[in-house]
Amino acid sequence: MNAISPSNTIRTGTSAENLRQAFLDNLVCALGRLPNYASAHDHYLALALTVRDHVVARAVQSFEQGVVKMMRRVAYLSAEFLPGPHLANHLLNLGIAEATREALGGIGIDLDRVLAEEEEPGLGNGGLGRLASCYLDSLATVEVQSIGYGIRYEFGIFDQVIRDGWQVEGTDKWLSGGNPWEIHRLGIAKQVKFGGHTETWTDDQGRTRVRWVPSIVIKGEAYDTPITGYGSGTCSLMRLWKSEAVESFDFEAFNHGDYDRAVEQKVDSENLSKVLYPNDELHRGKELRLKQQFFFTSCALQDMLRLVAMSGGKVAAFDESWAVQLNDTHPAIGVAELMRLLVDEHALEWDDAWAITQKTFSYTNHTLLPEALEKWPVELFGSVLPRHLEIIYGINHRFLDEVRTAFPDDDARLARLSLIDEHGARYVRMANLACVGSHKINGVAALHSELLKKTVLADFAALWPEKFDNVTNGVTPRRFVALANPGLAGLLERELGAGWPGDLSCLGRLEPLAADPGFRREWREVRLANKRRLAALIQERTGIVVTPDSLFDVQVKRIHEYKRQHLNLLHVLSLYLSIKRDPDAGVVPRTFIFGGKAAPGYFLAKRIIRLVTATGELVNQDPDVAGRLKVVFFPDFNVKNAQHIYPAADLSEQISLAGMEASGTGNMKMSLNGALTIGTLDGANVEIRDAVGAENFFLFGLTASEVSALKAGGYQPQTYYESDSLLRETIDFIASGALGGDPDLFRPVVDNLLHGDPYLLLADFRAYLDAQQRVGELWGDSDAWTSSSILNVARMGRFSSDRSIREYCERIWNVNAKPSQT
Ligand code: 26W
Repeated sequence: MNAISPSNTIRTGTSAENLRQAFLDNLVCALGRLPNYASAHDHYLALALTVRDHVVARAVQSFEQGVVKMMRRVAYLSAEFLPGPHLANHLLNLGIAEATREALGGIGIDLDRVLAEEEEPGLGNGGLGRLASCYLDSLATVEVQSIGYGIRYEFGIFDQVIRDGWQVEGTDKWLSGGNPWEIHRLGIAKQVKFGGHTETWTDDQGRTRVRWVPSIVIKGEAYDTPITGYGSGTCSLMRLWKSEAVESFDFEAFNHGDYDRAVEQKVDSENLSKVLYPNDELHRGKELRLKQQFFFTSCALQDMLRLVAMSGGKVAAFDESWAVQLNDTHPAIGVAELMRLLVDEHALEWDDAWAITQKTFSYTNHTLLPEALEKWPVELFGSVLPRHLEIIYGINHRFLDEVRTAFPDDDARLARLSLIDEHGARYVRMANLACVGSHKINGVAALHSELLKKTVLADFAALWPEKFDNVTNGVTPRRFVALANPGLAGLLERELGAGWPGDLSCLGRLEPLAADPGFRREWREVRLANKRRLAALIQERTGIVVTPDSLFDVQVKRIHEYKRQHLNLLHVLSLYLSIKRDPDAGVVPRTFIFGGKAAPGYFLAKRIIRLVTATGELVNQDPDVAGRLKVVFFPDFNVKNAQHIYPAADLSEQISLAGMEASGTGNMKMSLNGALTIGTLDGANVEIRDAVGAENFFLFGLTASEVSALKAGGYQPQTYYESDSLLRETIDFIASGALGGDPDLFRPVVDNLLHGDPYLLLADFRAYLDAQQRVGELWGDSDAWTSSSILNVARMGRFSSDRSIREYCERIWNVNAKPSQT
């Protein structure tokens, strides 16, 4: 009998009796707590340790399988991960949720209270990091061996509190309560070099080689967090690197009496993985960020080489062992680093190394915003990574020769494609490096992938059309439906069978039930219960009382001008003004729920948050409004809070300016939970609308090509302001100083709209209001609304991240996924 096979020991037995015994053992023996004195947090830790045994037992078996079978593995390189709380997810995936509830219930402990204790690792900014975590979940579920490599930030994304209506940032201390999910792999440490210079030398075969002599070496230590799959024995691994000082270096300086330098080096080394940069979609050429990127990417590639050796593979066939995905350009330096490792350290010829590199990497782009495209001043780059700059020049030289052959006498094209931007100050362009070093390049929604080929990557698309592909994003239905919405999960299980979270194509079988009055009633009851729970949470967190039977109109995502939270506010204020004009105006009772973090240095985003809270202060108390409108800013939007919010949304606001949102994934999460969407033809909204049917989606606004045309013709926001009296009245109201008690408070917002309006709010205002009018009308017909809600869920199966991952496996990574049932 295998010593680690489940159910033969107390540690991994799955009966309620076994789980209870393991829990009590952990409480006493691992935590040193007598049950009578244990706090809720102790209960959480003891249960986490109990479940961790099951998880780790699976993870080691899964890993062993991978080594034995020598399968091609996937490395998902991402500077960000947002896994959310682990415990409930593991209970679901392992199929022990009910037994655990019973085990704890038997000793008077409520499982839900225990689950609420878990702090989440906020190691990402938003969509990109959450997508990485959905993909690790799906990789495990479809039984593909994978490692997600990243950084173990000590401080993740800041905690947001709202004080006097303003965002105030607090430090995220996710590790302070202990982290039972990670294993510190003391044996797995990598050295990462920085700075210094390069030298040539001659090897024993008479070849000229290059050696990098760094000015500092930093150590990366591996911390592993296993990620279970749903109903599968396979585990993904999230392997995060923490930076540490290399002792020998410290001591050297120390022994020479240079104590200050020794201390400085230690502090610098440890600072590398200290904190996540909180900018979403804004690139600033900060040296520490470049160092972070190189640090985790180098650790990851060295680790992959170690694993190749361990499973008896060959360095010269590296690409047969690994498919490496670049999650945006943040790990794109990996292209030059793999070249350095293969050529300098493993003595491969340049051309062979280059062929391996291109077969290994593929690149996903997540944004078209020019301010998000990463480029590093050549000077800075060369001082941090002198050898990589040489390698990049080497790649560029050969690449531009290839371009010259394909497009003779086209210097402008050459300049655009070059890895080095030479318009004025010189920069290394990371997107160009990622494109050249990859065999596949993909966008994250159909529209985004098309726009990529027409705009930022047009020259690469002309050169290598066959490299370009689209993989529309998806989200894990385990976390975002089964866990977040147990009421809905109950209905789905009854109608579709217990395995539905593993195969969302079965959702289609709900369609006929949209016409069934009994089912519609049950559906409404589930939704109302979700809204009651959210209402209680809103009251607890903000003090605002909201009515669960009002329409919950939800916009939760990072705060950014292009996402247009302020367009939503123009609608709210226009409703308010119409009530003030005529208190009997027929306004559907609505609760507007906003949530999301603003980058700490993003002035306008912070003003927009203040505009939400100021609108709430005005509207929520006004006797004329009589409770028909409520405006809430839900603080600290993160994965855990999102799981409470999505299932309670009636209306999902996806109102970015067309052509700006690469995909969006909150749009999928809300629709999968039964919300109807009001949205523009942007990102994945286009495909969501195609899937659910135009009649079940509130479309408005300019298309991406209309946006380009309008901008090209010289957009004049003033003309809209002058010709639409409701728009004018609403903007004048904001400018009047009636909000927030200071006439200058929102002047920057108003000025921005009237003199420039870069995201065309004024152009889309009227169409948005008309669409909102249609929302109000449908809400009045509760049966019609409910049918639409059911059809949304029934037709959203395609947006499971399992489908996305199968596409990556088939078209990009060339690895075998477990086939889907259909
Ligand atoms: C350099 C600063 C920086 C930081 C983060 C630039 C860009 C980013 C990310 C690429 C921003 C991001 O999260 N993009 C989002 O990715 C999601 C997953 O594909 C998409 O659904 C969102 O539309 C996209 O904004």
